[in-house]
Amino acid sequence: MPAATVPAIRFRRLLLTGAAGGLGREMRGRLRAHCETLRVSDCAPLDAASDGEETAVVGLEDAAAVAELLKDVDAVIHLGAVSVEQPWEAILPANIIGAYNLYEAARRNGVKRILFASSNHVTGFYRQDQVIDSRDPVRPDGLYGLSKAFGENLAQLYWDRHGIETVSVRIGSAFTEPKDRRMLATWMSYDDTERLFVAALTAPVVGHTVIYGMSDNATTWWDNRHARHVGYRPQDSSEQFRAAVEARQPVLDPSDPAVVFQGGVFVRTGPFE
Ligand code: 15L
Repeated sequence: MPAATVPAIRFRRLLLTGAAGGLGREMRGRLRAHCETLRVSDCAPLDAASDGEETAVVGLEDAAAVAELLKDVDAVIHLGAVSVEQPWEAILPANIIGAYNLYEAARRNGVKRILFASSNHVTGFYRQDQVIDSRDPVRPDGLYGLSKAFGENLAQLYWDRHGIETVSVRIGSAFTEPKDRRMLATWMSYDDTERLFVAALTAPVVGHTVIYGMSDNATTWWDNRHARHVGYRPQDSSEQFRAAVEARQPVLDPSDPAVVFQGGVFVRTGPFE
């Protein structure tokens, strides 16, 4: 069920990239209520357009196609990317070239607000006994986290130089429920994700703001004090899942880097083997 939050501003046309991915599919249905027309894109096949929707199958590395995609758009929710650790050959076109193409297309088409789906893996090499905020230096836990740090810097450049506003959301774990003990700290419910996305698109002034995307969890490693102006107030908590998660995963190995660091298994997966 979509969250009850109804924004004061209703967009004429919103673009959602990455609409065929896990989070994209979930947000597609919810964002429809916040605009007259929802344009959805992905490089993978998309479900047919329903009323008030437009679909476009576009690879983000195709600059001309991305320029076309951003025509007549008021704001963008940019989820389109490789969303886990992958070889450089996959990260480069989707997350680096694709992000650049998107911001260039936004500049050329006069789009003024973007929600950039960043990731907690931008700071995955902080320890789980540290609480950090958005002004702590980045410590990516892999090529994927590094590509998201690039995207955040790109957003900063396009704000400073071209006045395009972005909220970079360092998404924790946006799933139906937390899958393991780590996600008790990083989980963000779909209702809270919708709340955060709508707040990021409708807050009056954001410049370039970085915010961690999490629910109101009892255990947390992230402090959103520098993003209170976004107006995101999470209403869910992972606590209701704690007993079941801890029963499922009773013992953790404290010497495992996946337990020591915030990025979890991302700190030891990937192309460096
Ligand atoms: C991410 O950035 C991934 O896209 C998602 O699949 C999760 O693994 C999440 O991070 C996480 O850290 O749990």
